Amino acid sequence: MLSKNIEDTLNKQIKIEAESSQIYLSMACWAEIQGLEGVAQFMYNQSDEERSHMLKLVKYVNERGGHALVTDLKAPKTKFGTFKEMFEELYQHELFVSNSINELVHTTLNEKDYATHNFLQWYVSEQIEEEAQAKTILDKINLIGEDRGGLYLFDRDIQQLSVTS
Ligand code: OFO
Repeated sequence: MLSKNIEDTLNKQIKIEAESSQIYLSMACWAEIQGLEGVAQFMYNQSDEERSHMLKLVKYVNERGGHALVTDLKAPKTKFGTFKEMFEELYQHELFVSNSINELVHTTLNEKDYATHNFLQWYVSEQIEEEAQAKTILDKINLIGEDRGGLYLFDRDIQQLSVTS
């Protein structure tokens, strides 16, 4: 059985994952209308992943005697400047999510809720991967700079990343 505090905090995380999914969906749309097919596909996949992170939390809360809440969400931006700025935003957003997961883990330890603590370890590992991936992409973008040919190749490359991840 979840304590009220843990239930509330997990519900906050559910909202964060749902908003992440919306942010990446909006990024996918923006990339798609710029003709960046690979980047768009990558973002659509990210959006789906965030939805699955949300669902995993929803099921956990309901199974443990809580009530997962489906609430209204903050609308994401619809334009993202340059694609470099967009990936910087993605990276910053993942750092924000990691921080939120860490806070959550901390709360479970304070409350001696070892079941939830154990459940959250999956998210801790997932965030390590997501941060690393976002960082690798940003490094590549910095190498490309303003080069159009480089951007074309990058768009093709990132498509491969979507297929294999
Ligand atoms: Fe990428 O954030 Fe979910 O966990």
